[in-house]
Amino acid sequence: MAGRGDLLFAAAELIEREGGRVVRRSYMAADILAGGPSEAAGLPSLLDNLRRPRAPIAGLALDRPRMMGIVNVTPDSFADGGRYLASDAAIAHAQQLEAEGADILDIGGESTRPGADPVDAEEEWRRVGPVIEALAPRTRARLSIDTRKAEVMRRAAQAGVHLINDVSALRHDPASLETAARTGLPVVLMHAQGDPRSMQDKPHYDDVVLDICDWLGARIEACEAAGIPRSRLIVDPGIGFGKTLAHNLALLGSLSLFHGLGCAVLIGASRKSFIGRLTGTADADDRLPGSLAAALIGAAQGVQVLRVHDVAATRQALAVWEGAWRAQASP
Ligand code: 9MG
Repeated sequence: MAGRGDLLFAAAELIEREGGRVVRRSYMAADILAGGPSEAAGLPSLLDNLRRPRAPIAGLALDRPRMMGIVNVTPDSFADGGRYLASDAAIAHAQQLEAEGADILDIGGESTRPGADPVDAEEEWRRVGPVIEALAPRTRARLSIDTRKAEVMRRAAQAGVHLINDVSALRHDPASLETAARTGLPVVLMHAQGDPRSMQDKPHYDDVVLDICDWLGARIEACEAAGIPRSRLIVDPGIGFGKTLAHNLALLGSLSLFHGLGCAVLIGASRKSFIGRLTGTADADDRLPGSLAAALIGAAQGVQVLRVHDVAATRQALAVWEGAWRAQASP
């Protein structure tokens, strides 16, 4: 799958909307490879998307799960509680995450936790600019800018970031599509229903997995039309962004479906409130075990990038999973 010899599938399920119904049909891989069942017209292009090797992102080969470490430069971020507001502390935190094995450092200056108030582009750049400028010349890890604003994307690209992470999938700011295209950088397109202030007010989907897959497909088309090729896009179902506990669990259980979009897949489940709701863990800092479980669920379904707070712990969990996985594949 996605060019990875260690991730194989023996059967595939084709899920289609027919009128108001969702129809699911299962096929054995051998039958598909022998030419495919005649009723499954869309299968060849889906299969091509599933199997095609993913291009490296910002120079990182996607032949194993990559870790994106979270660097919040906000006073109110839900997990860091403002501890890393000062640039020096954020820089030190980023370097610590890099030393622990982060492949990417995701630097954000606007909290997107539920209920958070927006900040303007000037204030956002005041927070993240010094951190990016300090890290760019001395960091091996790739730098990602977590922003919804075209102006911040533009300045971050100039300062040397390698990746744009937009939780609005380039919809929040009308200038984002064109700006992101002009930077030539890879872009994470994350699904969110509503904006951070209102997104947890009764989120609703007909079928959460299919609706989000279709939504991301439409965003990919918008990006391609704006000049951003699919090979530079990473899709993300947006765990916790306008989703109930049931929605989040359904998405985690069906991550492999998103490979059908033909892009690398990213998830961010680390310390999120659905873990708290599921396990009765009120404090985000106590949600490491649930975060590790979510990371391994992603790895087992071929997710290429895991956005995490706890890089060292996730690295250890992935090493055990990967060791056992490879031993089983070639005993
Ligand atoms: C900024 N941010 C917070 N949560 C996130 C998630 O789940 N995915 C991405 N791409 N960004 C996130």
